[in-house]
Amino acid sequence: MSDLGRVIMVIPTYDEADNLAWLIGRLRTAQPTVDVLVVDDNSPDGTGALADELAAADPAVHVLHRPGKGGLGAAYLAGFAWALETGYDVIGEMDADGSHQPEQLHRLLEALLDADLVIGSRWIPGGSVVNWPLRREALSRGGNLYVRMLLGISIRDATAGFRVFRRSALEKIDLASVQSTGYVFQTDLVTRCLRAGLTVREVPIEFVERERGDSKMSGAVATESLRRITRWGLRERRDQLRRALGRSKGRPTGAS
Ligand SMILES: Nc1nc2c(ncn2[C@@H]2O[C@H](COP(=O)(O)OP(=O)(O)OP(=O)(O)O)[C@@H](O)[C@H]2O)c(=O)[nH]1
Ligand SMILES: [Mg+2]
Repeated sequence: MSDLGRVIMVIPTYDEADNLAWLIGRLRTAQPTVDVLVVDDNSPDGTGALADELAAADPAVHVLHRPGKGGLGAAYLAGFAWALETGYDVIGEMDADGSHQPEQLHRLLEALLDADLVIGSRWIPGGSVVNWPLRREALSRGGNLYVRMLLGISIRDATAGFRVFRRSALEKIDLASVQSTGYVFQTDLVTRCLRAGLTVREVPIEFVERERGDSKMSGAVATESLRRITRWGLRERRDQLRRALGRSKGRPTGAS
């Protein structure tokens, strides 16, 4: 992918010792010119030390250690800051648990040739999930429908975490004002890209449920998503109404 310049995939980890070497091995085989940044939140199972070993053996692998579990969004923000500062042209996201397949990353990179952000999507034609219980699928589809309706965006899988951004996109969306710490970070970023007039494309992927290790999805993470999306949606509706009524010079809209 020489046209795209230097590419790095940021992989946040919390207790992924059973998955990390396997995943990074696959990634380095599938995409030998793509670098890797592991962002570990001081995992109790020793994932951070394992990442250091992988980095010592392969100069394309880098590690960022954070002091404790701060959430997926916070880990990505730290990783993006490092990658931007280090000069990468394309900065991507993927999970460490094998749900996002390195062998399908080429689909995202190819689509980025004429986009600013590409999302690997489960919920467009050709996309799929493997080994998901019906309840989990209903939750993801329902969550995405809620996002589309409330935020007025047309993205089918706005919560997905297999993505590639051009550095210019990340530079345009004011990462310093992002406050989402959990998984709602994904929805936050795609919405910011759309509002900034950037081109967002979805490509189909096959999402495979993790086989090893535990999910970090929690009630608190889900609550943060629901609360923030509802607040953004209501604010968007209020602003639309103001514009329609022709008195848009009202109060400033603060970040949340
Ligand atoms: N650094 C860091 N990584 C995290 C944190 N929470 C989750 N992750 C990582 O983010 C990725 C996605 O988390 P998962 O637990 O797989 O979430 P999920 O895919 O919604 O849940 P499953 O479908 O059960 O796997 C994994 O690589 C996690 O290790 C966190 O607080 N800090
Ligand atoms: Mg997962």
